[in-house]
Amino acid sequence: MMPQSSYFPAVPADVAAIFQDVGLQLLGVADAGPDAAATARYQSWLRAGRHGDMKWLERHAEGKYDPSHMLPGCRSVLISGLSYYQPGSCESGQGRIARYAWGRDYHKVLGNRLRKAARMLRENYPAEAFKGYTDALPLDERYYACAGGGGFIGRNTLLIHSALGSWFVIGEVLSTRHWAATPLVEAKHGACPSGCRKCLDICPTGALIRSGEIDARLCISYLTIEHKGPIPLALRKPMGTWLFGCDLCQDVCPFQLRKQLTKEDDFLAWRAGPGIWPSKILKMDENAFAKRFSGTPLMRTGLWRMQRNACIVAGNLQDTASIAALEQLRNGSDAILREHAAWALDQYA
Ligand code: B12
Ligand code: SF4
Ligand code: SF4
Repeated sequence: MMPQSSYFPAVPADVAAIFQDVGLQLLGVADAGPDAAATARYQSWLRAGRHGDMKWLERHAEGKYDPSHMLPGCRSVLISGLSYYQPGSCESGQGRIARYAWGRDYHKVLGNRLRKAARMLRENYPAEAFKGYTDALPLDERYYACAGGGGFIGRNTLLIHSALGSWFVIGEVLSTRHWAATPLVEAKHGACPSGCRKCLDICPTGALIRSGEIDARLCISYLTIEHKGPIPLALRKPMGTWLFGCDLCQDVCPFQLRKQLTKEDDFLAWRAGPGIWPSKILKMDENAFAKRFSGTPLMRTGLWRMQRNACIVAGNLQDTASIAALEQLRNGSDAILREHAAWALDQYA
């Protein structure tokens, strides 16, 4: 075992060395499970419909707390995190982009390294199997990160690490070799202060419904990134100026004081950046969009959803530079964009 500071619990030294070699930190090791109680909790969240139109989450129920569905014989989950924190803010009049999306898509940055770590582990343990992923599996990554001593789950539902805050993404290597699980984070470094409700109070749409649970249908991150239809009328004003994702429940969290500045050039070199003019999105065609945002998380959402979001941001800002483009969309061929553009134009005083 490797001696670690109190923020970084002891992890197997040879595995930690491999993670370090590929440019990652090993945050902890979790037992693979399965966990029937967690599966039941997840199923009741799905039954309540809180996943909205993310229907793919229904197909994840089997493997969410049982990685043997993805890697037969899986016994340990090696958890890693990559900080994306950097300071920055958008200009007044721009639509806001969530911090994780300012630079290159983390799926590529972290995913490549985890696959490399899995390859190196296979060389060291040829009789065993290893697979590296980030956000590409049914697995509940925060649950495993928490179970592996990598932090605790806050009332904002995010995994909070004592030294990184929550400004990091999570990835893992599934392993058929068993390592002893890292002890859970001690309460001293791992729990929301009992009186703190900052994240619940700041959430403009009331998406954080109770300790550790979210109604994704109300979350601005879901609405702007995942949701495929029209944005419900009641949520348009509360969406404010968020064009892609939302960071409010992280920004207010006192644990963010311990955030670490990312060292990743891929994140530091802005591709989307903290803000985009809504008028620019409204005027773009598919080619211009792909050229401008290729390699960023915005590609997942695509031009159509970004234009829908930009209508709302432009309306909420009463952005004069967007009026002509909104008028054009209001007379365009797409019914949903027509309605969003009309709503936006109605917001101008
Ligand atoms: C679907 C999804 C979303 C959805 C739903 C969000 C959510 N909170 O679940 C939406 C689109 C809204 C979303 C938004 C964001 N996401 Co997201 N998302 C995911 C994804 C793909 C699956 C998560 C999931 O299954 N949610 C479903 C719910 C039911 O799961 P859950 O919250 O874990 O619920 C369990 C707990 O409540 C638990 N529970 C309840 N009580 C108890 C009690 C005990 C004792 C225990 C142990 C557990 C427990 O049981 C519940 C059911 O299993 C993960 C990647 C992954 N594969 O894990 C990324 C992930 C969670 N997202 C991530 C990020 C960065 C974000 C955003 C910050 C992006 C942004 N800036 O806009 C926001 C944050 C919004 C927020 N406050 O959560 C990161 C989080 C990193 C971190 N440090 O925590 C992840 C892990 C991706 C990654 N690989 O890094 N996301
Ligand atoms: S990301 Fe924004 S909308 Fe979603 S729960 Fe956090 S504060 Fe609420
Ligand atoms: S803001 Fe407060 S309640 Fe919310 S996650 Fe952070 S410490 Fe916990």
